[in-house]
Amino acid sequence: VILVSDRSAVRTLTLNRESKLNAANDDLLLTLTDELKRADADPSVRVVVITGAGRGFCAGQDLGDVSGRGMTFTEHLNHTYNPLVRTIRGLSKPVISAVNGVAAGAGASLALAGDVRLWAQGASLIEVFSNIALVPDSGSTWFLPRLVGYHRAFELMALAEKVRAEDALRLGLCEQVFPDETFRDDVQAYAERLATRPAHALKLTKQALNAALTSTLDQALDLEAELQQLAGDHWEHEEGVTAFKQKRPAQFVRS
Ligand code: LHQ
Repeated sequence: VILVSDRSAVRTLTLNRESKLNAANDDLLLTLTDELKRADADPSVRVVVITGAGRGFCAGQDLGDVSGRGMTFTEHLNHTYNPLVRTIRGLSKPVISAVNGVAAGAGASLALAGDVRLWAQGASLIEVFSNIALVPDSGSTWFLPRLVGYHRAFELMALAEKVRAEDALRLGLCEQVFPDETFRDDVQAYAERLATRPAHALKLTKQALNAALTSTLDQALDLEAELQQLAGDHWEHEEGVTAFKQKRPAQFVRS
């Protein structure tokens, strides 16, 4: 259900249920969460990419595979989707949501959850939950209003309208849009560039940003002061300053 491939310190995890636009079942969600943890623990990996096989990114919950496990909706979310979203945001390495095609329902949440969101020109996002009279889940109610504000979020959720790539870029739902034809190569090139950045400093940056989204300014200032000590004591900082003085690019990757 998840294809794993490595190239130049970039681990790509590809959702692989192509005939259903990579709709998620428990196996896919639990395997993806495990693979993210494995990537986090692997020192050869500096950036993780999540993408979809075929023409879809992820169509959300597989609607043909929801019942029969004897779980309530609440239990199901706590067992599968919520640990996945927590793992993405808690990962010590940058996670790229590489949205190659349609991202619907929990798939839309997954598209929003990455630290970087890269879209193919033909990709789209639909907060499709209200079509089946459900509440947006897997973090959508948290991510979307922070990106577009309460009212746009409500409208997108209530009407389940498709957001296309140019609108996603304008609304701040993605950082870059690449041509469909070159998308996978463009994502790889972006990820490799990100992989040359100071991994330890980015880990702390991710930690600070995630905390700041729910903190006061005072708390953010305190955490910055604490984390800056960890960054300043690290060899990456020394290398960055030395490289600046020597007028050469910093070398943040050590074998
Ligand atoms: C699918 C699916 C799918 C199965 C396309 N399942 N087969 C929910 C419940 C419980 C607990 C936890 O949380 C959740 C969270 C959720 O994610 S709720 C939202 C569930 N997702 C949806 O409601 C999306 C349903 N799909 C669609 O609305 C459309 O398929 C989209 C807009 C994604 C894509 O439309 P098209 O590009 O027109 O493709 P299509 O509809 O023709 O789909 C292609 C195939 O994929 C098709 O199969 P077929 O055998 O006819 O070729 C679809 O049945 C299948 N597929 N989504 N979620």
